[in-house]
Amino acid sequence: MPFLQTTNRPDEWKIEQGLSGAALPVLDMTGPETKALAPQTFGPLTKDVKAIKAVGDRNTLFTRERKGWTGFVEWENYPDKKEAAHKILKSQTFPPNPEFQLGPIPASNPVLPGTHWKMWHHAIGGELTQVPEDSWETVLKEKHPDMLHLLQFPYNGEPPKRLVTSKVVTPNSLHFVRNHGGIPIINKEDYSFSLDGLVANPRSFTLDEIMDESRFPRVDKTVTMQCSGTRRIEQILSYPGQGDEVPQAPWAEGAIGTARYVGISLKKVIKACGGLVDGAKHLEFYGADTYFKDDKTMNYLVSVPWSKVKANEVLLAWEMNGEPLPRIHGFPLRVVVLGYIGARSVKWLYRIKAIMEPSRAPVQSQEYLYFPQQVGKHNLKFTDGIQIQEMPVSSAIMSPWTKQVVIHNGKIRCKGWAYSGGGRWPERVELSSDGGFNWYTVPVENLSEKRRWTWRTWHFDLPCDVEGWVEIVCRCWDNSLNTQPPDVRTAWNWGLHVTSSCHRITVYSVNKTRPATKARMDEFEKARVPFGPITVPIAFPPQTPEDYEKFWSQHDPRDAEE
Ligand SMILES: Nc1nc2c(c(=O)[nH]1)N[C@H]1C(S)=C(S)[C@@H](COP(=O)(O)O)O[C@H]1N2
Ligand SMILES: [Mo]
Repeated sequence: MPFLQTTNRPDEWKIEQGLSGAALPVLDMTGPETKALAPQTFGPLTKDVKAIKAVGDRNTLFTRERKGWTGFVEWENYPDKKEAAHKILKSQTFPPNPEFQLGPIPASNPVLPGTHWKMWHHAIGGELTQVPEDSWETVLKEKHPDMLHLLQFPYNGEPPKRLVTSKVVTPNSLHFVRNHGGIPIINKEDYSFSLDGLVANPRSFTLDEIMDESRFPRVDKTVTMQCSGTRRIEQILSYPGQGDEVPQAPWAEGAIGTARYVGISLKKVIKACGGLVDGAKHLEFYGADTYFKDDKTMNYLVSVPWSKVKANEVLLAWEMNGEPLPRIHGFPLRVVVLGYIGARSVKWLYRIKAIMEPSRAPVQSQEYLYFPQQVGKHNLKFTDGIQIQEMPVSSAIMSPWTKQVVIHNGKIRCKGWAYSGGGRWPERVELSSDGGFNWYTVPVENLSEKRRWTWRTWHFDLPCDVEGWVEIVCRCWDNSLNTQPPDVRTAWNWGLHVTSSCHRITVYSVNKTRPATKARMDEFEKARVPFGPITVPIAFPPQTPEDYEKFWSQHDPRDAEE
Protein backbone atom coordinates (compact mmCIF):
# COMPACT_ATOMS: atom_id res chain seq x y z
CA MET A 1 0.00 0.00 0.00
CA PRO A 2 1.56 3.36 -0.96
CA PHE A 3 1.83 5.99 1.78
CA LEU A 4 1.03 9.67 1.51
CA GLN A 5 3.91 12.08 2.05
CA THR A 6 3.64 13.25 5.66
CA THR A 7 5.50 15.63 7.91
CA ASN A 8 4.49 13.61 11.00
CA ARG A 9 7.08 11.47 12.72
CA PRO A 10 6.13 7.79 12.93
CA ASP A 11 5.48 8.06 16.66
CA GLU A 12 3.46 11.28 16.34
CA TRP A 13 0.28 9.77 17.86
CA LYS A 14 2.14 8.34 20.85
CA ILE A 15 3.90 11.62 21.46
CA GLU A 16 0.67 13.60 21.24
CA GLN A 17 -0.94 11.23 23.73
CA GLY A 18 1.88 11.58 26.28
CA LEU A 19 2.96 7.96 25.86
CA SER A 20 6.45 8.98 24.83
CA GLY A 21 7.00 11.94 27.08
CA ALA A 22 10.79 12.15 26.82
CA ALA A 23 10.50 13.07 23.13
CA LEU A 24 8.08 15.94 23.76
CA PRO A 25 9.48 19.38 23.07
CA VAL A 26 9.42 21.81 25.99
CA LEU A 27 7.11 24.74 25.27
CA ASP A 28 8.51 28.18 25.94
CA MET A 29 5.63 30.63 26.33
CA THR A 30 7.61 33.52 27.76
CA GLY A 31 7.70 35.44 24.45
CA PRO A 32 4.87 36.68 22.21
CA GLU A 33 5.04 33.39 20.28
CA THR A 34 5.24 29.91 21.78
CA LYS A 35 8.54 28.24 20.98
CA ALA A 36 9.18 24.48 20.97
CA LEU A 37 12.52 23.72 22.60
CA ALA A 38 14.29 20.51 21.58
CA PRO A 39 15.12 18.11 24.44
CA GLN A 40 18.73 17.43 25.50
CA THR A 41 20.51 14.94 23.27
CA PHE A 42 23.73 13.05 23.82
CA GLY A 43 26.48 12.84 21.24
CA PRO A 44 28.78 9.89 20.54
CA LEU A 45 31.00 8.75 23.41
CA THR A 46 34.43 10.34 23.52
CA LYS A 47 37.69 9.36 25.20
CA ASP A 48 40.92 11.33 25.60
CA VAL A 49 43.28 8.36 25.78
CA LYS A 50 46.37 10.55 26.21
CA ALA A 51 44.94 12.44 29.16
CA ILE A 52 43.92 9.18 30.82
CA LYS A 53 47.36 7.64 30.28
CA ALA A 54 48.96 10.73 31.77
CA VAL A 55 47.16 10.12 35.07
CA GLY A 56 49.31 7.04 35.66
CA ASP A 57 49.05 3.28 35.96
CA ARG A 58 45.56 2.49 37.19
CA ASN A 59 46.62 -0.83 38.74
CA THR A 60 49.08 1.04 40.97
CA LEU A 61 46.86 4.05 41.64
CA PHE A 62 43.84 2.00 42.64
CA THR A 63 45.51 -1.07 44.00
CA ARG A 64 44.06 -3.37 46.68
CA GLU A 65 43.84 -1.35 49.87
CA ARG A 66 44.05 -4.11 52.45
CA LYS A 67 44.86 -7.79 52.48
CA GLY A 68 41.65 -9.82 52.29
CA TRP A 69 39.50 -6.91 51.06
CA THR A 70 38.57 -7.54 47.40
CA GLY A 71 36.93 -4.71 45.48
CA PHE A 72 37.70 -2.06 48.12
CA VAL A 73 39.36 1.24 47.37
CA GLU A 74 39.47 3.67 50.26
CA TRP A 75 38.78 7.07 48.78
CA GLU A 76 38.02 9.21 51.80
CA ASN A 77 41.54 9.43 53.25
CA TYR A 78 43.27 9.93 49.90
CA PRO A 79 42.50 13.21 48.08
CA ASP A 80 45.18 12.37 45.48
CA LYS A 81 43.43 9.12 44.57
CA LYS A 82 40.13 10.95 44.24
CA GLU A 83 41.79 13.56 42.04
CA ALA A 84 43.32 10.90 39.77
CA ALA A 85 39.98 9.12 39.41
CA HIS A 86 38.22 12.41 38.69
CA LYS A 87 40.72 13.17 35.89
CA ILE A 88 40.10 9.77 34.31
CA LEU A 89 36.32 10.15 34.46
CA LYS A 90 36.41 13.75 33.16
CA SER A 91 38.50 12.71 30.17
CA GLN A 92 35.76 10.57 28.62
CA THR A 93 32.00 10.46 28.28
CA PHE A 94 29.64 7.69 29.28
CA PRO A 95 26.16 6.75 28.09
CA PRO A 96 23.36 8.73 29.76
CA ASN A 97 20.78 7.20 32.09
CA PRO A 98 18.27 5.03 30.27
CA GLU A 99 14.82 6.61 30.15
CA PHE A 100 12.56 4.55 32.40
CA GLN A 101 9.93 7.01 33.51
CA LEU A 102 8.58 8.78 30.43
CA GLY A 103 8.87 5.83 28.09
CA PRO A 104 7.99 2.17 28.42
CA ILE A 105 9.89 0.23 31.11
CA PRO A 106 11.80 -2.68 29.50
CA ALA A 107 10.21 -6.13 29.94
CA SER A 108 13.57 -7.73 30.82
CA ASN A 109 14.87 -9.12 34.14
CA PRO A 110 17.18 -7.37 35.09
CA VAL A 111 14.95 -4.47 34.07
CA LEU A 112 17.87 -2.01 33.81
CA PRO A 113 21.48 -3.06 33.14
CA GLY A 114 23.36 -0.15 34.78
CA THR A 115 25.59 0.23 31.72
CA HIS A 116 27.29 3.48 32.72
CA TRP A 117 27.92 2.24 36.27
CA LYS A 118 29.69 -0.82 34.89
CA MET A 119 31.69 1.44 32.54
CA TRP A 120 32.68 3.75 35.41
CA HIS A 121 34.09 0.81 37.38
CA HIS A 122 35.96 -0.47 34.35
CA ALA A 123 37.26 3.02 33.58
CA ILE A 124 38.80 3.32 37.06
CA GLY A 125 40.19 -0.19 36.74
CA GLY A 126 42.66 -1.45 39.36
CA GLU A 127 40.81 -3.05 42.26
CA LEU A 128 37.45 -2.09 40.73
CA THR A 129 38.00 -3.88 37.39
CA GLN A 130 36.22 -7.10 38.26
CA VAL A 131 33.64 -5.63 40.64
CA PRO A 132 30.55 -5.55 38.33
CA GLU A 133 31.08 -9.17 37.25
CA ASP A 134 31.94 -10.42 40.77
CA SER A 135 28.91 -8.65 42.23
CA TRP A 136 26.53 -10.32 39.79
CA GLU A 137 28.05 -13.67 40.71
CA THR A 138 27.29 -12.93 44.38
CA VAL A 139 23.70 -12.10 43.43
CA LEU A 140 23.31 -15.44 41.69
CA LYS A 141 24.89 -17.25 44.64
CA GLU A 142 23.01 -15.52 47.47
CA LYS A 143 19.63 -14.47 46.16
CA HIS A 144 16.48 -16.47 45.42
CA PRO A 145 16.06 -17.36 41.72
CA ASP A 146 12.67 -15.61 41.73
CA MET A 147 14.03 -12.19 42.72
CA LEU A 148 13.00 -9.33 40.45
CA HIS A 149 16.20 -7.58 39.42
CA LEU A 150 15.46 -3.89 38.95
CA LEU A 151 19.05 -3.02 38.23
CA GLN A 152 21.84 -5.47 37.50
CA PHE A 153 24.67 -3.22 38.64
CA PRO A 154 24.78 -1.72 41.22
CA TYR A 155 22.49 -4.55 42.21
CA ASN A 156 18.96 -3.56 43.19
CA GLY A 157 16.38 -6.33 43.54
CA GLU A 158 13.12 -7.12 45.31
CA PRO A 159 11.02 -10.26 45.76
CA PRO A 160 7.92 -10.71 43.63
CA LYS A 161 4.66 -9.70 45.30
CA ARG A 162 3.64 -13.29 46.02
CA LEU A 163 6.77 -13.74 48.17
CA VAL A 164 7.05 -10.33 49.89
CA THR A 165 4.76 -11.25 52.79
CA SER A 166 4.79 -15.05 52.50
CA LYS A 167 6.77 -15.08 55.79
CA VAL A 168 6.66 -12.56 58.65
CA VAL A 169 10.46 -12.80 58.88
CA THR A 170 11.86 -12.53 55.37
CA PRO A 171 14.25 -15.34 54.38
CA ASN A 172 17.70 -13.90 53.60
CA SER A 173 17.56 -15.01 49.97
CA LEU A 174 14.35 -13.01 49.49
CA HIS A 175 15.31 -9.85 51.40
CA PHE A 176 15.46 -6.88 49.01
CA VAL A 177 18.91 -5.55 48.14
CA ARG A 178 19.71 -1.92 47.56
CA ASN A 179 23.28 -1.19 46.45
CA HIS A 180 24.93 2.02 45.27
CA GLY A 181 28.08 0.25 44.14
CA GLY A 182 29.70 -3.16 43.94
CA ILE A 183 29.85 -5.80 46.66
CA PRO A 184 33.23 -5.82 48.44
CA ILE A 185 34.38 -9.34 49.34
CA ILE A 186 35.95 -9.12 52.81
CA ASN A 187 37.68 -11.93 54.72
CA LYS A 188 36.45 -12.21 58.27
CA GLU A 189 39.98 -12.73 59.65
CA ASP A 190 41.29 -9.60 57.93
CA TYR A 191 38.39 -7.44 58.99
CA SER A 192 38.45 -4.47 61.32
CA PHE A 193 36.83 -1.06 61.43
CA SER A 194 38.03 2.13 63.03
CA LEU A 195 36.22 4.57 65.27
CA ASP A 196 37.77 8.02 65.12
CA GLY A 197 36.98 11.71 64.80
CA LEU A 198 35.68 13.40 67.93
CA VAL A 199 36.10 10.50 70.38
CA ALA A 200 38.40 10.50 73.39
CA ASN A 201 40.49 7.47 72.31
CA PRO A 202 40.24 6.64 68.60
CA ARG A 203 40.99 3.00 67.85
CA SER A 204 40.03 0.07 65.68
CA PHE A 205 38.13 -3.12 66.44
CA THR A 206 38.36 -6.61 65.00
CA LEU A 207 35.32 -8.80 64.64
CA ASP A 208 36.50 -10.99 67.54
CA GLU A 209 36.65 -7.97 69.82
CA ILE A 210 33.18 -6.82 68.80
CA MET A 211 31.81 -10.31 69.35
CA ASP A 212 33.40 -10.66 72.80
CA GLU A 213 30.36 -10.94 75.06
CA SER A 214 32.34 -10.11 78.17
CA ARG A 215 32.93 -6.63 76.73
CA PHE A 216 29.84 -5.94 74.68
CA PRO A 217 26.42 -7.37 75.60
CA ARG A 218 24.70 -8.93 72.61
CA VAL A 219 21.52 -7.55 71.16
CA ASP A 220 19.11 -9.74 69.22
CA LYS A 221 16.43 -7.75 67.43
CA THR A 222 13.86 -8.37 64.74
CA VAL A 223 13.90 -5.32 62.52
CA THR A 224 12.11 -4.19 59.40
CA MET A 225 14.34 -2.41 56.90
CA GLN A 226 12.58 -0.18 54.41
CA CYS A 227 14.11 1.78 51.56
CA SER A 228 12.73 5.29 51.21
CA GLY A 229 12.20 4.39 47.54
CA THR A 230 9.65 1.66 48.34
CA ARG A 231 6.56 1.95 46.09
CA ARG A 232 8.28 4.65 43.99
CA ILE A 233 6.77 3.14 40.84
CA GLU A 234 3.41 4.66 41.83
CA GLN A 235 4.88 8.16 41.74
CA ILE A 236 6.68 7.42 38.46
CA LEU A 237 3.56 6.11 36.73
CA SER A 238 1.51 9.18 37.63
CA TYR A 239 4.06 11.97 37.75
CA PRO A 240 7.71 11.33 36.85
CA GLY A 241 10.50 13.08 38.72
CA GLN A 242 14.27 12.88 38.93
CA GLY A 243 15.39 9.87 36.91
CA ASP A 244 18.81 8.65 37.87
CA GLU A 245 18.56 4.87 37.75
CA VAL A 246 20.50 4.29 40.97
CA PRO A 247 19.22 7.06 43.27
CA GLN A 248 15.71 6.73 41.79
CA ALA A 249 15.43 2.97 41.13
CA PRO A 250 11.80 2.20 40.21
CA TRP A 251 10.92 0.08 43.27
CA ALA A 252 7.55 -1.55 43.79
CA GLU A 253 6.26 -2.72 47.21
CA GLY A 254 9.08 -5.20 47.85
CA ALA A 255 11.83 -2.80 48.94
CA ILE A 256 11.04 -3.73 52.53
CA GLY A 257 12.09 -6.79 54.50
CA THR A 258 12.25 -8.07 58.05
CA ALA A 259 15.10 -9.99 59.66
CA ARG A 260 16.48 -10.99 63.04
CA TYR A 261 19.82 -9.29 63.53
CA VAL A 262 22.39 -10.14 66.17
CA GLY A 263 24.96 -7.53 67.10
CA ILE A 264 25.81 -4.92 69.69
CA SER A 265 24.76 -1.38 70.45
CA LEU A 266 27.08 1.20 68.89
CA LYS A 267 26.76 3.28 72.07
CA LYS A 268 28.81 0.66 73.93
CA VAL A 269 31.59 0.83 71.35
CA ILE A 270 31.73 4.60 71.65
CA LYS A 271 31.96 4.19 75.42
CA ALA A 272 34.87 1.79 74.89
CA CYS A 273 36.59 4.68 73.09
CA GLY A 274 36.10 6.96 76.09
CA GLY A 275 33.00 8.67 74.71
CA LEU A 276 32.50 11.65 72.43
CA VAL A 277 34.42 14.92 72.80
CA ASP A 278 34.39 18.52 71.59
CA GLY A 279 30.73 18.87 70.66
CA ALA A 280 30.39 15.73 68.55
CA LYS A 281 26.72 15.31 67.63
CA HIS A 282 26.66 12.89 64.69
CA LEU A 283 28.22 9.58 63.70
CA GLU A 284 29.33 9.15 60.12
CA PHE A 285 29.41 5.60 58.71
CA TYR A 286 31.77 4.56 55.91
CA GLY A 287 30.94 1.64 53.61
CA ALA A 288 33.68 -0.08 51.58
CA ASP A 289 31.81 0.08 48.25
CA THR A 290 32.62 2.74 45.65
CA TYR A 291 29.95 5.27 44.70
CA PHE A 292 30.11 7.55 41.67
CA LYS A 293 28.63 11.00 41.38
CA ASP A 294 29.44 13.93 39.10
CA ASP A 295 32.55 12.18 37.72
CA LYS A 296 33.85 11.70 41.24
CA THR A 297 34.56 8.57 43.26
CA MET A 298 33.77 8.11 46.92
CA ASN A 299 32.78 5.49 49.46
CA TYR A 300 29.20 5.12 50.65
CA LEU A 301 28.89 7.64 53.52
CA VAL A 302 25.94 8.74 55.63
CA SER A 303 25.37 9.79 59.23
CA VAL A 304 22.93 9.54 62.11
CA PRO A 305 22.57 11.84 65.13
CA TRP A 306 24.18 10.89 68.45
CA SER A 307 20.73 11.00 70.10
CA LYS A 308 19.75 7.95 68.06
CA VAL A 309 22.92 6.11 69.07
CA LYS A 310 22.50 7.14 72.70
CA ALA A 311 19.03 5.56 72.73
CA ASN A 312 20.66 2.21 71.80
CA GLU A 313 18.83 2.29 68.47
CA VAL A 314 21.93 1.86 66.31
CA LEU A 315 23.40 -1.64 66.11
CA LEU A 316 26.49 -3.13 64.60
CA ALA A 317 25.27 -6.51 63.35
CA TRP A 318 27.04 -9.61 62.06
CA GLU A 319 24.18 -12.09 61.99
CA MET A 320 20.98 -12.11 59.92
CA ASN A 321 18.32 -14.73 60.62
CA GLY A 322 20.73 -17.07 62.41
CA GLU A 323 23.41 -16.94 59.70
CA PRO A 324 26.47 -14.76 59.22
CA LEU A 325 25.45 -11.67 57.22
CA PRO A 326 25.31 -12.63 53.55
CA ARG A 327 28.01 -10.81 51.51
CA ILE A 328 25.32 -8.89 49.65
CA HIS A 329 23.89 -7.60 52.95
CA GLY A 330 27.19 -6.29 54.30
CA PHE A 331 29.42 -9.17 55.48
CA PRO A 332 31.12 -9.18 57.85
CA LEU A 333 29.62 -6.19 59.71
CA ARG A 334 26.90 -3.65 58.99
CA VAL A 335 25.07 -0.89 60.76
CA VAL A 336 21.38 -1.45 61.52
CA VAL A 337 19.55 1.75 62.44
CA LEU A 338 16.19 0.88 63.97
CA GLY A 339 13.24 2.75 62.49
CA TYR A 340 15.22 4.87 60.02
CA ILE A 341 15.28 4.52 56.23
CA GLY A 342 17.51 1.70 55.02
CA ALA A 343 20.03 4.19 53.62
CA ARG A 344 21.50 4.81 57.11
CA SER A 345 22.17 1.12 57.75
CA VAL A 346 25.60 1.07 56.14
CA LYS A 347 26.93 -2.27 54.86
CA TRP A 348 30.61 -3.35 54.70
CA LEU A 349 31.41 -0.85 57.47
CA TYR A 350 35.08 0.14 57.58
CA ARG A 351 34.99 3.34 59.60
CA ILE A 352 32.89 5.33 62.04
CA LYS A 353 33.71 8.98 62.54
CA ALA A 354 32.27 11.24 65.22
CA ILE A 355 31.51 14.66 63.72
CA MET A 356 29.71 17.88 64.62
CA GLU A 357 27.25 18.26 61.74
CA PRO A 358 25.34 15.74 59.63
CA SER A 359 27.64 14.24 56.98
CA ARG A 360 28.35 16.48 54.01
CA ALA A 361 28.83 13.41 51.78
CA PRO A 362 26.42 13.38 48.80
CA VAL A 363 24.26 10.42 49.92
CA GLN A 364 23.43 12.34 53.12
CA SER A 365 23.37 15.92 51.88
CA GLN A 366 22.30 15.68 48.23
CA GLU A 367 20.22 12.51 48.07
CA TYR A 368 17.48 11.00 50.23
CA LEU A 369 15.99 14.49 50.44
CA TYR A 370 12.28 15.09 50.70
CA PHE A 371 11.47 18.17 48.62
CA PRO A 372 8.30 20.27 48.72
CA GLN A 373 6.02 19.74 45.74
CA GLN A 374 6.90 22.89 43.80
CA VAL A 375 10.60 22.22 43.98
CA GLY A 376 12.25 20.38 41.08
CA LYS A 377 14.73 20.55 38.22
CA HIS A 378 13.68 24.14 37.52
CA ASN A 379 14.54 25.57 40.95
CA LEU A 380 15.83 23.07 43.52
CA LYS A 381 18.54 23.63 46.08
CA PHE A 382 19.66 20.76 48.29
CA THR A 383 18.80 22.83 51.35
CA ASP A 384 15.13 22.83 50.25
CA GLY A 385 14.90 19.12 51.08
CA ILE A 386 14.42 17.46 54.45
CA GLN A 387 17.03 14.74 55.06
CA ILE A 388 14.85 11.65 55.43
CA GLN A 389 15.45 9.65 58.62
CA GLU A 390 12.33 8.06 60.19
CA MET A 391 9.86 6.59 57.72
CA PRO A 392 6.20 7.53 58.12
CA VAL A 393 3.43 4.93 58.45
CA SER A 394 2.75 3.01 55.26
CA SER A 395 1.14 -0.15 53.92
CA ALA A 396 0.69 -2.14 50.73
CA ILE A 397 -1.56 -4.75 49.20
CA MET A 398 0.36 -7.78 47.90
CA SER A 399 -2.65 -9.59 46.46
CA PRO A 400 -4.65 -9.13 44.31
CA TRP A 401 -2.79 -7.06 41.70
CA THR A 402 -3.87 -3.98 39.86
CA LYS A 403 -5.93 -4.66 36.66
CA GLN A 404 -6.61 -8.21 37.89
CA VAL A 405 -10.03 -9.79 37.43
CA VAL A 406 -11.36 -11.32 40.66
CA ILE A 407 -14.28 -13.77 40.68
CA HIS A 408 -15.57 -13.99 44.25
CA ASN A 409 -18.52 -14.74 46.52
CA GLY A 410 -18.94 -11.22 47.88
CA LYS A 411 -15.50 -11.05 49.51
CA ILE A 412 -12.14 -10.36 47.92
CA ARG A 413 -9.19 -12.11 49.58
CA CYS A 414 -6.49 -9.51 50.23
CA LYS A 415 -3.09 -9.64 51.90
CA GLY A 416 -0.20 -7.29 52.46
CA TRP A 417 2.04 -5.46 54.92
CA ALA A 418 1.87 -2.41 57.17
CA TYR A 419 4.79 -0.59 58.78
CA SER A 420 5.67 2.56 60.63
CA GLY A 421 9.13 4.01 61.21
CA GLY A 422 10.68 5.62 64.27
CA GLY A 423 9.73 2.77 66.63
CA ARG A 424 6.01 3.21 66.01
CA TRP A 425 3.99 0.17 64.95
CA PRO A 426 0.77 -0.60 63.06
CA GLU A 427 -2.20 -0.57 65.43
CA ARG A 428 -4.96 -0.83 62.83
CA VAL A 429 -5.08 -1.78 59.15
CA GLU A 430 -8.12 -0.80 57.12
CA LEU A 431 -9.31 -1.67 53.64
CA SER A 432 -11.87 -0.11 51.37
CA SER A 433 -13.36 -1.55 48.20
CA ASP A 434 -14.92 1.74 47.11
CA GLY A 435 -11.91 3.96 46.61
CA GLY A 436 -11.60 5.00 50.25
CA PHE A 437 -15.15 6.13 51.09
CA ASN A 438 -16.02 3.28 53.45
CA TRP A 439 -13.42 1.35 55.42
CA TYR A 440 -13.36 -2.10 56.98
CA THR A 441 -11.00 -2.89 59.85
CA VAL A 442 -8.77 -5.92 59.46
CA PRO A 443 -9.44 -7.99 62.62
CA VAL A 444 -6.38 -7.98 64.92
CA GLU A 445 -6.25 -11.80 64.68
CA ASN A 446 -5.41 -11.31 61.00
CA LEU A 447 -2.37 -9.17 61.78
CA SER A 448 1.03 -10.68 62.60
CA GLU A 449 2.59 -10.06 66.01
CA LYS A 450 3.00 -6.49 67.25
CA ARG A 451 6.64 -5.46 67.69
CA ARG A 452 8.26 -2.13 68.11
CA TRP A 453 10.60 -2.17 65.11
CA THR A 454 8.82 -4.39 62.61
CA TRP A 455 6.05 -4.46 60.09
CA ARG A 456 2.88 -6.48 60.52
CA THR A 457 1.72 -8.69 57.70
CA TRP A 458 -2.06 -9.06 57.35
CA HIS A 459 -4.78 -10.85 55.40
CA PHE A 460 -8.45 -10.02 55.05
CA ASP A 461 -11.56 -11.09 53.16
CA LEU A 462 -12.76 -7.67 52.02
CA PRO A 463 -16.54 -7.38 51.54
CA CYS A 464 -17.34 -6.26 48.01
CA ASP A 465 -20.86 -6.41 46.66
CA VAL A 466 -20.43 -4.27 43.55
CA GLU A 467 -19.13 -5.47 40.20
CA GLY A 468 -16.94 -4.04 37.47
CA TRP A 469 -13.86 -1.93 38.21
CA VAL A 470 -13.45 -1.25 41.90
CA GLU A 471 -10.66 0.52 43.69
CA ILE A 472 -9.28 -1.35 46.69
CA VAL A 473 -7.45 0.91 49.11
CA CYS A 474 -5.35 0.06 52.11
CA ARG A 475 -4.25 2.29 54.96
CA CYS A 476 -2.68 1.84 58.35
CA TRP A 477 -2.98 3.74 61.62
CA ASP A 478 0.09 3.53 63.81
CA ASN A 479 0.21 3.68 67.60
CA SER A 480 0.56 7.49 67.44
CA LEU A 481 -2.62 7.58 65.32
CA ASN A 482 -0.73 8.74 62.28
CA THR A 483 -2.22 7.54 59.02
CA GLN A 484 -1.41 7.73 55.32
CA PRO A 485 -2.11 10.57 52.85
CA PRO A 486 -5.05 9.65 50.60
CA ASP A 487 -3.31 9.55 47.23
CA VAL A 488 0.04 9.65 45.46
CA ARG A 489 -0.47 13.21 44.30
CA THR A 490 -0.70 14.52 47.89
CA ALA A 491 2.84 13.46 48.66
CA TRP A 492 4.53 13.56 45.23
CA ASN A 493 8.07 14.92 45.36
CA TRP A 494 10.86 15.44 42.85
CA GLY A 495 13.18 12.82 44.37
CA LEU A 496 10.26 10.32 44.32
CA HIS A 497 10.90 9.29 47.94
CA VAL A 498 8.57 8.10 50.70
CA THR A 499 5.56 6.91 48.70
CA SER A 500 3.49 6.46 51.85
CA SER A 501 0.08 7.36 50.45
CA CYS A 502 -2.79 4.86 50.77
CA HIS A 503 -2.04 1.94 48.47
CA ARG A 504 -4.64 1.82 45.70
CA ILE A 505 -5.23 -0.98 43.25
CA THR A 506 -7.99 -1.35 40.67
CA VAL A 507 -9.47 -4.80 40.16
CA TYR A 508 -12.41 -5.99 38.09
CA SER A 509 -14.98 -7.46 40.48
CA VAL A 510 -17.13 -10.41 39.37
CA ASN A 511 -19.51 -11.29 42.21
CA LYS A 512 -20.85 -14.81 41.82
CA THR A 513 -23.40 -14.41 44.62
CA ARG A 514 -25.39 -12.43 42.06
CA PRO A 515 -27.67 -14.79 40.07
CA ALA A 516 -27.08 -13.22 36.63
CA THR A 517 -23.32 -13.37 37.14
CA LYS A 518 -23.48 -16.97 38.34
CA ALA A 519 -25.51 -17.93 35.26
CA ARG A 520 -23.03 -16.21 32.91
CA MET A 521 -20.02 -17.81 34.60
CA ASP A 522 -21.72 -21.22 34.30
CA GLU A 523 -22.16 -20.58 30.59
CA PHE A 524 -18.44 -19.85 30.23
CA GLU A 525 -17.67 -23.08 32.01
CA LYS A 526 -20.07 -25.08 29.86
CA ALA A 527 -18.63 -23.61 26.67
CA ARG A 528 -15.09 -24.28 28.02
CA VAL A 529 -14.08 -20.74 27.17
CA PRO A 530 -11.73 -19.01 29.61
CA PHE A 531 -13.23 -15.82 31.07
CA GLY A 532 -10.11 -13.65 30.84
CA PRO A 533 -8.99 -11.33 29.52
CA ILE A 534 -12.15 -9.30 30.04
CA THR A 535 -11.42 -7.20 26.95
CA VAL A 536 -11.98 -10.19 24.63
CA PRO A 537 -15.60 -10.11 23.42
CA ILE A 538 -17.93 -12.87 24.65
CA ALA A 539 -17.49 -15.96 22.47
CA PHE A 540 -21.18 -16.91 22.49
CA PRO A 541 -24.42 -14.90 22.23
CA PRO A 542 -25.10 -13.35 25.65
CA GLN A 543 -28.85 -13.59 25.05
CA THR A 544 -31.10 -15.76 22.81
CA PRO A 545 -33.22 -14.00 20.13
CA GLU A 546 -36.31 -15.47 21.83
CA ASP A 547 -35.37 -13.97 25.15
CA TYR A 548 -34.67 -10.61 23.49
CA GLU A 549 -38.11 -10.55 21.76
CA LYS A 550 -39.84 -11.65 24.93
CA PHE A 551 -38.41 -8.64 26.77
CA TRP A 552 -39.68 -6.13 24.22
CA SER A 553 -43.11 -7.79 24.10
CA GLN A 554 -43.45 -7.10 27.81
CA HIS A 555 -41.87 -3.61 28.05
CA ASP A 556 -42.32 -0.12 26.61
CA PRO A 557 -40.62 0.43 23.27
CA ARG A 558 -37.20 2.21 23.12
CA ASP A 559 -38.63 5.62 22.13
CA ALA A 560 -41.37 7.58 23.84
CA GLU A 561 -44.61 8.58 22.06
CA GLU A 562 -45.71 12.25 21.74
N1 LIG B 1 27.77 0.42 52.04
C1 LIG B 1 26.49 0.56 51.66
N2 LIG B 1 25.52 0.48 52.59
C2 LIG B 1 24.23 0.62 52.24
C3 LIG B 1 23.86 0.87 50.89
C4 LIG B 1 24.90 0.93 49.92
O1 LIG B 1 24.67 1.11 48.73
N3 LIG B 1 26.20 0.77 50.35
N4 LIG B 1 22.54 1.07 50.58
C5 LIG B 1 21.67 1.53 51.67
C6 LIG B 1 20.25 1.56 51.34
S1 LIG B 1 19.71 2.87 50.43
C7 LIG B 1 19.37 0.63 51.84
S2 LIG B 1 17.71 0.76 51.55
C8 LIG B 1 19.84 -0.50 52.65
C9 LIG B 1 19.35 -1.81 52.08
O2 LIG B 1 19.86 -2.87 52.80
P1 LIG B 1 19.86 -4.34 52.18
O3 LIG B 1 20.47 -4.26 50.82
O4 LIG B 1 20.59 -5.18 53.13
O5 LIG B 1 18.39 -4.72 52.07
O6 LIG B 1 21.25 -0.55 52.72
C10 LIG B 1 21.88 0.69 52.92
N5 LIG B 1 23.28 0.52 53.19
MO1 LIG C 1 17.40 2.88 50.36
